[in-house]
Parts: sequence; structure tokens; C-alpha cells
Amino acid sequence: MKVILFYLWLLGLSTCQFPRVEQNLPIIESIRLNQWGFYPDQPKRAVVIDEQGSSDFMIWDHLNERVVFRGEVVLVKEKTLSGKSVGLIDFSNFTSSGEFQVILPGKGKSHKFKIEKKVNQDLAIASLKAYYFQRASTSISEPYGGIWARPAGHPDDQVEVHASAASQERPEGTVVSAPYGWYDAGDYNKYIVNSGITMGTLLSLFEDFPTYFQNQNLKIPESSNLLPDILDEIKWNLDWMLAMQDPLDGGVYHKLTTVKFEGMVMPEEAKAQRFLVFKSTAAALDFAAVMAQASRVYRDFTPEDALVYLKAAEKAWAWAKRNPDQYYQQDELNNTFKPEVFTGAYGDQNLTDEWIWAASELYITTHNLRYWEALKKSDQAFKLPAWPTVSWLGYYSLIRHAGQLNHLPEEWLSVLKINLLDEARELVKMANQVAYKMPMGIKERDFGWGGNSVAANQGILLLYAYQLTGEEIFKTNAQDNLDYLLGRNATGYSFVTGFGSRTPMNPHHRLAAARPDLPPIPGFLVGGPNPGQQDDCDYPSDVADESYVDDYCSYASNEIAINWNAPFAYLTNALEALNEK
Ligand code: 9MR
Ligand code: 9MR
Repeated sequence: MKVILFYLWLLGLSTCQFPRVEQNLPIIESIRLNQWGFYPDQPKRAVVIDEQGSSDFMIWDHLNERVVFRGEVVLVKEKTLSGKSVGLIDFSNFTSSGEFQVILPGKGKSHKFKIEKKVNQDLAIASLKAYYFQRASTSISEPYGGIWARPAGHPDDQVEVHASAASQERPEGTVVSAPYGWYDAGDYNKYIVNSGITMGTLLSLFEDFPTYFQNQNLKIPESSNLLPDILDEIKWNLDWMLAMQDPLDGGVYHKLTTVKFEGMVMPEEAKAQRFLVFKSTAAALDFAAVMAQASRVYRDFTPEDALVYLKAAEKAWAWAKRNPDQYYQQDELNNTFKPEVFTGAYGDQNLTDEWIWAASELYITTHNLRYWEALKKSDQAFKLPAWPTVSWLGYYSLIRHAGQLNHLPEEWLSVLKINLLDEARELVKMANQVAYKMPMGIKERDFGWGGNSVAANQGILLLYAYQLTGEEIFKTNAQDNLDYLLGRNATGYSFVTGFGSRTPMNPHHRLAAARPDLPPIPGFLVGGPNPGQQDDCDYPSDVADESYVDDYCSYASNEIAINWNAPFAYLTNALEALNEK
């Protein structure tokens, strides 16, 4: 008997040496989770779609090859937009560091993810380094660009004033130099309106977390100077923006562009003539806001530049006052002016929010009550920032600087805070009603061109709510929005190039499409699901939240853009900064 028991015991021992069933399970796409990682103390959730009944899940330690946590999949009543049933996996109580996968016994494993402190550090750096790769008028050399090094393109020192922008002193065909700046997106043009929100978001990120940025190294050519790297990178675009102002009257050209989009070639091969097109009120106001904010941000580092920025801002504001209705209407302009222009329009026909943003930033920087007068009767309703909707870029700034603004009435300020917190609470509520546990997806309309930047901007709002109240729930929900972007969504993609196991490999990005031999440059957020499908590419699904295709062709769902990366950079860097504390 004893001998038999001994052999049974031995047998038991030896089976332990064999690979466990868990090791050989396939990766299954039905488990949707953040494919990058979580902070140890962060709530950690995954979603299983097409879940039939409740079952168990396990957390598999990828390096030590063992099960480290068990729990139960909870069926939730919320369905996906396509009507799939959903199970929720919650392993928030598992807080060990390492690399893990979720296992559904007998079914399969999820993509890998990490749990560690500073888990978003590399992501945060890459989200900003992305701007370095978008630089016009420079080569990207190997020490900074690695395998994505490339020759210089778009010197932009021979740009022609377009007929739509002609003035007496600068008639059509006048040659102007306006180098530097970032390429807008997958295309190589440079648009003031879209630069506006991008710069406002990045400057605010710096203003909100200045200490954090003292130590961040983006490994760009300017990294060894005294400016924080993020400000070096922002300056590349500021210098271009300055050149977009007509020094004679203070007006700002709407865009610097070719007349048609260039082919999918590298910058050095894209040589079509570039033009300065139309002076618009939107461009002047967005420019004024950015320059005013830049002026106070750079005051501590390069005071001479700060003065230049402020003068430029005031001149643009004055021009806008004299020209309040110069709306950019591309089709109409094309009827009058030749050559016709077919590139991005960024044609906003309602500028009340642009006035608010510019007045806010000028007021904060100058304390001049003239700007408060322009503000005090303005609409304080919450509006999530987007390129045509910028009032809250200004309002966030006013809240940030309220302590230094003696004339800002307490009641007026508290309306702003109430509106901000109401909206943040609404987002928290909505997130609970959506299968993927983030606020987008109650309605199909939540998804549209660049919808991923909506998710990121919601994250920013939630972090302001967190900073104002200290309530953890807001930070948790901001992290949920990041989880969404990194894989807990209806497509199963992490929407950030290079970060995750299933990421965009064929973004609508000329720098990627022209080099299909290379992986895409990391750190770019693609536009995301868009049922509009304006590009007529082949999509795997027509359902709103699944309407995404990883194809070079798809500019409506798979393009990258500076105004989408900015809120993503805000979210990842802010979370790192907040978790450092
Ligand atoms: O590459 C362009 C992209 O940046 C724009 O967002 C998009 C919509 O304006 O247009 C893309 O250019 C396409 C053009 O509109 C139609 N012909 C094919 C071009 C490249 O795919
Ligand atoms: O982000 C813009 C989106 O809101 C518009 O619906 C779309 C069509 O006008 O244009 C998007 O902006 C593109 C710009 O026009 C050209 N560069 C690429 C931008 C991102 O696709």
C-alpha cells in the first residue's frame, strides 16, 4: 500500500514538471483589455464579448508560468452596439508587478499586459516624441530617429501668397519664408486652426505638471539645453506659427499647403509648390490664444521670446477685432480664386468659442481687463475640446490660473467649476452604461472622424475633475478611457502604433505608407472607429464602434493627426505625473 502511495505521489510530482494546459492555450480576441498595462493600485478590468454564461478566469504570470489569481467572469446587462453579450473580468485586487495574461479555462488567453509602477512612462514619452517625427524642414538623424531617420523635406522658405490671401503689400505670388512646424497628420500640410488646439493642449499639459517635465528626456536634438524637452518640441511649431502672421497687419494665414494632397511619398520627394492661403478670423484667434499662453510659459526660460509671442498675440487679436467675419469657406473661395485648393479645410463657421479661448489666454497672461470684458458675458456651458470647439481650452486655463486673477468674480468661476464637474459626473455615469466601461458607445453618434481624440479629451476632463475634487473615481475613469484606447474596445486593437500586441500597422500616414519595409513610427494615436467611412475603403464591419480598418487607404479611421495625439499625450503624461506623487 505504502509503495503504491509512494508511486502515486511521485506521479503527482512529475506531472508538475509537464507543461500545464494553461501554457498551450491560444490567444483569443474575445478578451478585450488594455494591451499595454496597469499601475499596481489601479482598478484592472477586461471585457469578454460573446460571453454565454458565468465562468472562471485566471491571471497567468507570463514569466514564471503559473496561475497567480482567480476570479469569476460576471455577466453584465449592457450589450455591445452590435448586440453581443458581455462578461466583465475584474482583477483590481491583484497588484503584483510583472507581465500577465487573462486566461479563460478551456478557451484561451488574452494578449499580454504589464502591471508596474510608471507603466505609462514609455508611452508618455512616445506620444510626445511623435511630434519630433512630424517635424517639417529638417532631416531626422539616426541618433534621434533610429530606423526612422530620413532626409529633410519641405524647406518652406519659398512659399507663395495665394490669390485668396493677397494684400497690397503682399500681392499674389509674393514669396514668404515659413519653415519648421509639424506636419498636420498623414498629410504634409500645416494648418493654423489644427495647430491651435494641439499647441493649447500641449502647453496646458506643461502648465499643469511643470515639475514632471523637468526630468523627461525625449531624446531630441535639443535635449541637452536648459528648456524642458516638451517646450523644445513645442517651439518647433511656435516658430512656424509666428511666420504665419503677416507682420504688416497682424492677420494670420489659415494654412500653408499644396493645392492638392501629395502622393504617399517621403517628405523629400513631395515637392509641389506650397501656398499661404486666406487670412481667417479663426486662424487669428487660435493664433492669439496660443501665442498668449506661450508667452507666459516661456517667460521663465526665454523672456525675449516671450515678449515676441505676446506682441504677436495682441496684434492677431486686434486684427480679429477689425475682421470678425473672415470665415474659411473653401468651396466659395475656389469659385473666386485660382488655383483651387483641395486640402484640409478646418472651416469653422462659428467662432464664439475661439473668441472665448483667445480672450481667456490674453487675460491670464496680461491681466488686462479689456479681455475680461470680452469674456464676462460668454457662454459657460461645458463643451469638450475639439478643433472647432475651443472655449474650454480657455476655461481650463482660467481655472488653472484663478488664484492669480484678482478680478475674476468668484461666482463666475464657480459656474465654470460646476459645469466641469457636472459633465465629469455625467461621463462616469455613462461609462457604467456601456459594455466597454467607458463613456462612448451609448449612441452610435459617439463615433466619428477622430473619435479616439474624443476618448482622450474625456480623459483630460476627468483628470481636471480629479484635480479639483481629489475624488479617485475621476482618475479611475480617466484610466478607463486609456484602457479603451489601448485595447478594451469593440475592435480589439490598441489604437497606438507600437504599443500593444495588436496595433495599427498600416496607418494613413505618409511617413509610414512610403516606408512599408519599416514598422510604423511608435506613439501615434489613430483616428479610430468611424461609421462615416468617408474614404470608401473596405471595412470589416458597419457597426459604429467596429467601423475601423487598419489599412493605409483609410484616412477616415486610420489616419494619425497632431490634434489627436495631443490629448493622448496629455492623458498618458498626466497619469504618469499624478502617479509619481
Ligand atoms: O491624405 C489625405 C488625408 O490627410 C486627409 O485627411 C483626407 C481627407 O481630406 O484626404 C487624404 O487624401 C486623399 C484625398 O482626399 C483623395 N485622394 C486620395 C488621397 C490620399 O488617400
Ligand atoms: O479632423 C478633421 C475632421 O474633423 C474632419 O471631419 C475631416 C474632414 O474635413 O478632416 C479632418 O482633418 C483632416 C484635415 O482636413 C487634413 N489633414 C488630416 C486631418 C485628419 O484626418
